[in-house]
Amino acid sequence: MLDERGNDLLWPAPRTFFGAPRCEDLSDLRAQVGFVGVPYDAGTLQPWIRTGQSAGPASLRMNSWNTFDYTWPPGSPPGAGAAGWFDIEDGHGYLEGVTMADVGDVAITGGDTQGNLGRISDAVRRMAEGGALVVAVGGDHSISFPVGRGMEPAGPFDVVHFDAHPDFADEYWGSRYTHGSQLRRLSELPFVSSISAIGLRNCPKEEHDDLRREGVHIATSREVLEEGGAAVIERVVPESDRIYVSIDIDVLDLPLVTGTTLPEPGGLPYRALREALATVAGKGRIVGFDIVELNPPYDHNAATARITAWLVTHFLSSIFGPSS
Ligand SMILES: [Mn+2]
Repeated sequence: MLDERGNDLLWPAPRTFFGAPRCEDLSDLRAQVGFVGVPYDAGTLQPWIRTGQSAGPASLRMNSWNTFDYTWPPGSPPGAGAAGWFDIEDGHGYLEGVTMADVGDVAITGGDTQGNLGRISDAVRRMAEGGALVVAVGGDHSISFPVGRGMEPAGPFDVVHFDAHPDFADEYWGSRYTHGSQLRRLSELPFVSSISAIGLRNCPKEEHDDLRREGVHIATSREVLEEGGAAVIERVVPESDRIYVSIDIDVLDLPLVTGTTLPEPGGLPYRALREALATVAGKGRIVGFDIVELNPPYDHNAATARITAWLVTHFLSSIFGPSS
């Protein structure tokens, strides 16, 4: 609703991702981009590792202002898609007219691991069936397996996994659905082709050996830093028809992401990750991505939420390319 001077009179509450319109029923989803929150942190290797990632979707919604905003500047006709944003660094507008929707959060119920993973896959499958580019906001990294499983209608696809850690353990103390094993589970899906693991720096030898044995393409954080984000992706990630991307924000350097679950020093600068993601977008069609391990209880100044908002903005902009 607009006021008499043509400005917004009211904003919907609570905030959606980037102010995108809500979609209440997945069968109505017609947008090019579908955001879904996955407020799940029961895959965390607690009590070893701290939880809190289930608050990630709410925090990203609240902090997705002043990067790209779906309705800013105001005045575009309803249904015309995003207003877009201007990148002063290259002089182009991005995301103008791209239609997006926030479908809400997957209904997570405490204690129901297989039920929760099933609901995550079902929601994502319905989004992918409609042809939307799925953006899943975690949540701990274990969600990438049920999200990737639900992406089957968009497959077969290759997976590019950004993470300081391999997350390739077969199991931890008998548990196979943790945030340290989802890349292994993804690798077992029949419609997943190649896997690339980018940004490794805290990786047990056994997992390194398993990655090599399974033919995973790998690049360490040091290789990204020494070669640059674009060059390392050009060298390591194969050309592809369809790509699914998983972004654990702990691939960034520790001071940038103090509000993540297991921050690690010596990681990627923001621009190196942005450049790497842009290069991945040039390797093949991106069918969907997840962004995980935003941990709001430790994100005291919301800086990690903000960097997450920029990553989503920049990656979507690379995927759709300049609009003006
Ligand atoms: Mn991870």
